[in-house]
This record gives sequence, structure tokens and C-alpha cells, in this order.
Amino acid sequence: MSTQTTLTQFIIEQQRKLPEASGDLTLLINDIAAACKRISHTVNRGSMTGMLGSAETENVQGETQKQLDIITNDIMVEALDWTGHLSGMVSEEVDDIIPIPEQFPKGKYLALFDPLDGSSNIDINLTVGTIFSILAGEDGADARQEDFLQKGTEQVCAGFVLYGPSTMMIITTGQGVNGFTLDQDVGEFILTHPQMTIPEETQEFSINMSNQRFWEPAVQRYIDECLQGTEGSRDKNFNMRWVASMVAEVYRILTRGGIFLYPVDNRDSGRAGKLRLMYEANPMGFIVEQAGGICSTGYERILDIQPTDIHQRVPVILGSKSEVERVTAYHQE
Ligand code: P6P
Repeated sequence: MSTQTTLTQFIIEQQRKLPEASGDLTLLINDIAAACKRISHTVNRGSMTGMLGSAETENVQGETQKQLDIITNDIMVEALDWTGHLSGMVSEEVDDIIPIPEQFPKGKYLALFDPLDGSSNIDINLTVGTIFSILAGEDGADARQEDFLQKGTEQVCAGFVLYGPSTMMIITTGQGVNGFTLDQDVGEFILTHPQMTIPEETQEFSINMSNQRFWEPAVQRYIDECLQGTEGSRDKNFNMRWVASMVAEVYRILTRGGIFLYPVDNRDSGRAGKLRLMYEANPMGFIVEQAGGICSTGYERILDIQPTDIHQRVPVILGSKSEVERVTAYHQE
């Protein structure tokens, strides 16, 4: 008798604890899982698909899109728009909100996603992923942009799928964080990492050091102290990791602790950092907090930010509690 718990079984058992649950969220999460299995298959075929490389187009961020950015976005939209669970979608790869086509019923949720985070790594075969966030919308209505502008604390569900040596889904609905590994033979996500928690202490930091001369003083000070280790004011030495794929950094932090920083820098006048609030910082912030970590801009809790635009950017400092608290304390000084 298999003792393995599938994603579907796990979510249904969690749903049973909520008597008011209708089952729509369970079905929506399964639809997202199905889309990500399809993305995993596409990404795993690599250059055999002839889909690597640039699409010669730019997204709303002004970033050159990879062919797979567009292909994976289409996979997500086509897997979700017909389901009757959504009243609209937001994607990193699409300027405006994505409406539900007339011929399909509209539901009570809003889905926001980065279909292929870290896609600059796709051509060099490093881990990439899909990040998603689910908010409550107005059941049956066409979603408007303002319906999406909800604080991160309003998220109903958040997760990401890693396309790495194994394909994994990490998900929270507010009752902790659980990790599932895709059994490619069976096509099921299997519970392999129940109740993931981030160690409060760490000796590992993640930041793109090439931007050092542009950082704020608080971040300069924190990273300098990490680099000095026991020869400076810290009582320990530090290691550094930078994968340039947020999904990979966050998963590593969930498994062994760490602090990830993508701070605002002085080139960003008015841009407030690189990472996007609605479909990167908020879902990752929900997951990190549910795992016992902290997610901050340096000045405020990310999940408390009142959004003003679906593609707005924020500085992100997340991970092990004691280190993030130190960085935020430096910002207050
Ligand atoms: P940089 C990927 O493009 C991304 O949005 C995150 O996944 C990643 O952490 C960051 O940007 C990498 O930025 O400047 O190092 O390329």
C-alpha cells in the first residue's frame, strides 16, 4: 500500500479542516500544478525544443524576453483561463491584466505569476521556476486592475515550482510550508518536505556583489561585516551564494537557512529595486514568514505594503530571522 501523500490528497485533507471551504481553491491549485508539470516537461527538453534563446521582444519591465518566458506564460494562461476559478490574471510577461475570455465562466480567485523566474539562466541550464500568488476577487465579475492591488497579507495561497535536478512545488495556504517532489513516472507531486522551517541563524548570504557600489549604507555595512567575519564585529564567518534565480535562493534558504538581499540601489531612482512586489516578493514573503523567517524592504514588512501598480518593484531582504532583523536594525539607525 503506498504511503506516499500526493499534492491533491494533501490539499483536500487541509481543505477538510476548513468547513467553509468550497473546494475551488483545491481545484485551482491542481490546475496550477498541471500547468507547471507541462512547463517542467518543456524546460527539461532544453535545446531539443528549439525554444531557447531570446524572443527579440521586451516585457513591461523593459527586459528582453526569452522564448520560454512567452511559452511558459501561454502555458499558465491556457491552463487556467477556462477553469471557472478565476476572474482575472496578472503575469510578469504581460503589461495589462489578463481577462477571462467571454466563453468561460468567471470565478472568485485572482492568480498572479512569474511564469519563468530566473529565465536568464535557462540557456546555461541552471534552476529556474514558476512563482504564483492567489488572491480573493469578486466572484463572477471581470477583474479590474484595482482588484489585484491587495496587500501581501491578503494572499490566500502562494507557491513556487522549481525546475532543477528535480521538479518541486513549495506551497503555503497559511498553515505552514510544504514541499512536494514531482514523480515524473507517475506525474504526481509527492509530499517529501512537510512543514519546512527556516533556521533562525545562518552563515550564508546571497546578493549580487557586482552592484555593491550602488547600495544603501545599511546594506554596505551589513555585507562588509559578513565579509570581515570573525576578524570584524561578527562572531562567525560567512559563505556566499548567488544563483541569479530567486526560486533557487529561496528554496536553499528554506532547506538550510540564509539571507537573500536584492536591495534598492542608487541607479534605481524611482524604481525601488529590481524584484516585483505582486508576483515575486509577496508570494515569497508569505512562504518565508510561514516558515518562520522574515521578509522586509529594510524599512517595512513586505506583506504590509499597499500596492499601487501590478508591476511595481520593491527592495527585498528575506530569510533567517536573526540576520534579517540585523539588516533592518541597520536601516533604522
Ligand atoms: P541579477 C531573475 O531575473 C530575478 O528576477 C530573480 O530571480 C533573481 O534573484 C534576480 O533577478 C537576479 O538578478 O541582477 O543578479 O541578474
